[in-house]
Amino acid sequence: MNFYITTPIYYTNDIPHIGHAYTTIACDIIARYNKLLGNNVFFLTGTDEHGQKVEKAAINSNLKPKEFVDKLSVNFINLIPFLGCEIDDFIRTTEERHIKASQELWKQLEKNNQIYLSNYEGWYSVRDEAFYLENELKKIDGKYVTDNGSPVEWVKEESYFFKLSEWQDKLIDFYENNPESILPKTRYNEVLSFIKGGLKDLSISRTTFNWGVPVPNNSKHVMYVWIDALCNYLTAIGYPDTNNNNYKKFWPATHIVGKDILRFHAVYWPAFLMAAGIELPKRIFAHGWWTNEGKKISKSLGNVIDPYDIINEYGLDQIRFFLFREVPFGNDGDFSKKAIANRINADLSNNFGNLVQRISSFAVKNNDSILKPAENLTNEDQNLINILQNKFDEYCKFMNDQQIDRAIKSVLELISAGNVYVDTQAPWTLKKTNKIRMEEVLYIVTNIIIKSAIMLYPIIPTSSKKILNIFNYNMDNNKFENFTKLINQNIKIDNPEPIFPRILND
Ligand code: ME8
Repeated sequence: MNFYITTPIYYTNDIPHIGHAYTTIACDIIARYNKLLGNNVFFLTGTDEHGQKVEKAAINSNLKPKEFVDKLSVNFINLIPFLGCEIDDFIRTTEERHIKASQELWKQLEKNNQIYLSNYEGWYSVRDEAFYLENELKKIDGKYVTDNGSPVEWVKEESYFFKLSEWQDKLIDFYENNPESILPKTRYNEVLSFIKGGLKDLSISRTTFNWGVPVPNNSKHVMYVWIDALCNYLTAIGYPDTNNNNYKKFWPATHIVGKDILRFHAVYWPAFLMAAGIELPKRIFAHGWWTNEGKKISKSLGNVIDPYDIINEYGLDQIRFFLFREVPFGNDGDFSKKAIANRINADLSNNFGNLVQRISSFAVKNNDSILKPAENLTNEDQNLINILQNKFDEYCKFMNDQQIDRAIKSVLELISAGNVYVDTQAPWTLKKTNKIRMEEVLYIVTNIIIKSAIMLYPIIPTSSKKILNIFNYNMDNNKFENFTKLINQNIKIDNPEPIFPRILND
């Protein structure tokens, strides 16, 4: 199967922070999981470089917009390998291929009689790059702001409009027939009731600044940044060349976005696509919002979390694990140093690390480091293998629905069962009474360790590889095929090393 996954493309108005890292890592986890399933994966991320917000940031830095975005996009590009993410393409909306693709999409909409010229008069938030109705705003200190506190300004200009209102019923039909195309369920309900509330035609061009993709045949207008931005998902796989191999293989995509930009992805984007005669996305998953020690993350509060700082302090896999274990994917989460330390210590050091460490060092000390496949399985062995089967099934089910936290929990439950098995089978006692049985126990539990490391590989790839190295296990042999069968070969163990050092709590 082919699988196409995308992050939002991030605005190049500032440097990346932990929120951007979060979405990119989420997509990396889902991409790696799909590769383990044997799927052919295309993972896209990039930067959103046009619009008034970026232009204003460039002016504030005394740089020309293009010079400014060339400089800022590098920060997003460099962050990807630091996050341990393996992408297939990085798109910048100022690239020629993208300008061409978004103009083609525009022309297609025009050809299908979906665009008309009129005048826009209303509220606009540069921070959100969004138009607002007065009833969506509140007044603070006599000034209108959006629900999330963004300032708005009154805009009056000639503008092209997209006939969004024509798509209301078709969108409702589509979502009612495809209830899993927006997840989590609460977000699906929100989108559906927003659409049912009525859709107005959407202003899709601006004339009061010019940092954007020129509207074909009317260079007085630049495209509204969102129509340009959303089109990136098509550009990267070759649009407008719909015979392109990547386009044929990978569209439609699974989009992972923050809840802040769900409306653009789940209302405007599918309407543009339907209007242009293009298939709708396979799924849109909207995740929640991170706060820092209970407070909104914002530059003005001075509490922005730099992904470099936090990863340098705790370790890459530790942070990847924390972000996706701590909070159900889809819910809001709070970043706190105490929570990070507790998670790493409880789940990685005490549960998984402890199992790996005690089994590998015991086997090296007492069994010449080689474990042969067990021949006679006891009820207790079979019971643990059944748990492996159940937990693996759960894990796949959860991963397929992007419930990453629940998938991780299933693996941790398997590891806990492995620890209980070791405690009850007590290989240290068997060493004196029944060496053959001792070896069988070590072999069975080593299987559990290897399988758990593979299941956690999408989340903690470096640590999983280290663990598999201790057991000389080459993951390339295993793409979840026959996953719950015991490994039918000798397992050699060397160089046990602690993988997850405990974090000292202050
Ligand atoms: O919206 N918690 O770009 P953007 C969780 N260019 N996720 C967060 C976060 C937080 N505190 N802060 C940011 C844009 N994010 C547009 C997108 S797509 C065609 C165009 C993540 O730079 C989250 O994924 O404002 C959110 O949706 C995204 O960054 C917004 O990034």
